[in-house]
Amino acid sequence: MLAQLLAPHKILKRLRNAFPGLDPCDEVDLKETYRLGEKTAKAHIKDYPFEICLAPDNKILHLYPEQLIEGGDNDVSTQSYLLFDPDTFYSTLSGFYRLEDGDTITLGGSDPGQRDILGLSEDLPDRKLSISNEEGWLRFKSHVSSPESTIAPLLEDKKAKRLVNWRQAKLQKLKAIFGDTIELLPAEQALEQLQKVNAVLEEEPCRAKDDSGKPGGVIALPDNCSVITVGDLHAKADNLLVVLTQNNFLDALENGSACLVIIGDAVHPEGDTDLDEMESSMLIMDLILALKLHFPGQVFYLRGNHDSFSEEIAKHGVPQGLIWGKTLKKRRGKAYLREMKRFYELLPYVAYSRHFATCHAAPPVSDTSLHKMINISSHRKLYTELTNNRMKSASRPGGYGKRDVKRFRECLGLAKDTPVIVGHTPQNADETLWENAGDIKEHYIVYSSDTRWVGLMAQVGEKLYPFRYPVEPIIPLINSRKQRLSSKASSKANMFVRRHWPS
Ligand SMILES: [Mn+2]
Repeated sequence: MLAQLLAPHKILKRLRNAFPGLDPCDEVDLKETYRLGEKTAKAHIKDYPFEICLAPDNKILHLYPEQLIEGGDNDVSTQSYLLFDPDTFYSTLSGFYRLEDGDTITLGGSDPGQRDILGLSEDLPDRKLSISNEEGWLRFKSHVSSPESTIAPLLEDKKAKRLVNWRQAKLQKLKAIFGDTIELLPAEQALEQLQKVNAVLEEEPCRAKDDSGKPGGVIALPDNCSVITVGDLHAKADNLLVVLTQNNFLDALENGSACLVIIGDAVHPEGDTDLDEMESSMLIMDLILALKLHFPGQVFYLRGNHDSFSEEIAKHGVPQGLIWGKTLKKRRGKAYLREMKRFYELLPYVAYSRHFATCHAAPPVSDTSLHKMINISSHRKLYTELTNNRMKSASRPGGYGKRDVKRFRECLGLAKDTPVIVGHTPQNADETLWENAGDIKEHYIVYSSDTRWVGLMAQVGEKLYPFRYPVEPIIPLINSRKQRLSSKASSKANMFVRRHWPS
């Protein structure tokens, strides 16, 4: 079970509120190091982050109030805390545990996720220290209090602002890829970019040719490359940019240690918005294509059902596929439309390494093989299944189930606990990521176009873990920052760091 996805323990909280005093604790005003003894310590820490020093090996962990890149908070990040290992968090592809209001995490050496993500030693007791978030108060309960672990506030300015400063610096890196202003490319430039990407796709690394010598349907990533998979973005350019400003994803793409796989359906708005609005789709494709050109061997885009001009692509009666084609022709010209069709034909459908397997919608239910998936252009049915099918249900008897997930792994020669990741079918409107979806172990659905959270899977160590990040308006931030910088040439790089923690 992963702490960043833990459901709030609301019942427990109500019980505690009903019987105050049952759980004696020291309410501590932490201005210096505090030794965690037998009693529970309770601290209100909205004003600064904390350092935890875990006995006996003095492993240091940090606990920061979750904050947005420009300071402040939104309704999803308020009163959440991020727990991470500062040794790896700022420098490599790493992870964290989010403690939302009502969450508790118990740290111990027997949890493989905590060993990967927090760098805990296997020698640590199974239950060493519990940390709970209760309405902005943190409770620290030491289960093994000899020798004593300690907590200490990070009061120094530099340390207190480290997390937000670190993310601010990533905005600069985005500019190096996408330019000083993030906006639609002029038609001519857009065409040129798309032509270049298509040339890359003709000779893509890690991609076997089909029997006719054309690029095959499968990307086989090297096992030493850590994987990041992002689900359906549905024209949410900010969600893509949020991903690139989080973790060390961008650095890992730059130094070649990671690959980003976007699993299709980046276009066509969804939800409570104008379904026929296509400008946001043009923008997100400009960004994805720029990213592909910047990292041709590290960024991969798989085909989803919306990556098409088909009249069958419709949402609530709005023929998004047709409108998409018409808009591109009108705004970018016939040549661009032609080139985008070619782009769709050149896209792969499946990506895998020893650590994962993914496709847009569904593992095939029909008889398949790696050879067939590579030769997907001559298997129309396979194409429809991979991009369109959903889990088996009463209304979808032809849907996929546990056995098909298992067979998908077998086709690719993968171990039986390898994560299989799909997008396409959100399970409800409140989440962005579903673990063991349909009660199928190591089967994940990732839908990255939520308005509050961006979900993704990222490899930390040898395993992929689900993470989600708050959605933030990165484009306005980058574009307004440019104006502000140019209007005040002498300003310091950190002039936009807000100086307050969420209240
Ligand atoms: Mn889809």
